[in-house]
Amino acid sequence: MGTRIAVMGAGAVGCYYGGMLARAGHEVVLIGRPAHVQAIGHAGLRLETRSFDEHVQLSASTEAEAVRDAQTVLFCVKSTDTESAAAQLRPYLAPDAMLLALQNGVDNADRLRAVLPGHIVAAAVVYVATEMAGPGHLRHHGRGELVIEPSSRSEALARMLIAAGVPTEISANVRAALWVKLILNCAYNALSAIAQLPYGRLVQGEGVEQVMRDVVAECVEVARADGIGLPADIEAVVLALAPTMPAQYSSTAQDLARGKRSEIDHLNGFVVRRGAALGVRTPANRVLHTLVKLIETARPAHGLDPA
Ligand code: KPL
Repeated sequence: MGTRIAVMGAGAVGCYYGGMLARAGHEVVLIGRPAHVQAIGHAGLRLETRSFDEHVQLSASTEAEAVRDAQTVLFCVKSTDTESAAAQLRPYLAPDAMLLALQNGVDNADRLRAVLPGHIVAAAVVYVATEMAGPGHLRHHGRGELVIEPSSRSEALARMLIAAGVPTEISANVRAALWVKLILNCAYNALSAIAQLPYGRLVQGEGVEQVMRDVVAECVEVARADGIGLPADIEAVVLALAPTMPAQYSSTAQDLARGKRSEIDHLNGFVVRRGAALGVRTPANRVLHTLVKLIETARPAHGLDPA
């Protein structure tokens, strides 16, 4: 019944969307790390959500070559790995393959286009609360909607995602939507990572809301200087996130807890760099960026604080 879909980056985002499409009957291959690939090869992908807990059958590989024959590629690697992962795919990508970039940060689709000229690339804004609970085991805490950039293939892809249970919208202003998501990430990710707290408990912390307001105000100024039109109620949008995913640890928190390099250079770090280029001061973002970088180097793996 389905189309062949490859997922580059079988982490929490890639496994969720790849798993939902496989569950809807599409042929999906996940490309990821050996521990996940082995577990998925053995028992399928365990997709544990609030409404079902199933083992979904799909294929998995550690090799970029598995992208061969895929018409659609969900590109789900960390923003730090965009160029290297795209270069790994390049020799094997079908000429008509479309890539959908499901990543944090605002410039991944452009970076992908630079490495893969001639391919259809569309950016996606992702709102999903997920974690890898173990090898081959994806836990979904809620949400999952996508906003995707228009392209010659976006309508068909959106229909396929919606039919698979993924609410998807096409937006002509994906740049602004990516900035809104970036601002959410700037407000939550570093604080959740530094404190190792899920959003519900994080926002109850003394002074946290004011720090978030400061971070948002700086981001809004940088966006304005960059010519991005943001919704007038952006601060309210940011503060409204925590109740929609109270048990969620930011991806940055999950990375630090596992001793992995985070995406912070593409979140608060990006705002600091863009602000410097545009003459906008960003002290709150700078402190958060620096603290996460310090923890990355000073503290390798430590445990997650239970929700
Ligand atoms: O994008 C996210 C992340 O943790 O990186 C969510 C969970 C949507 C918000 O922080």
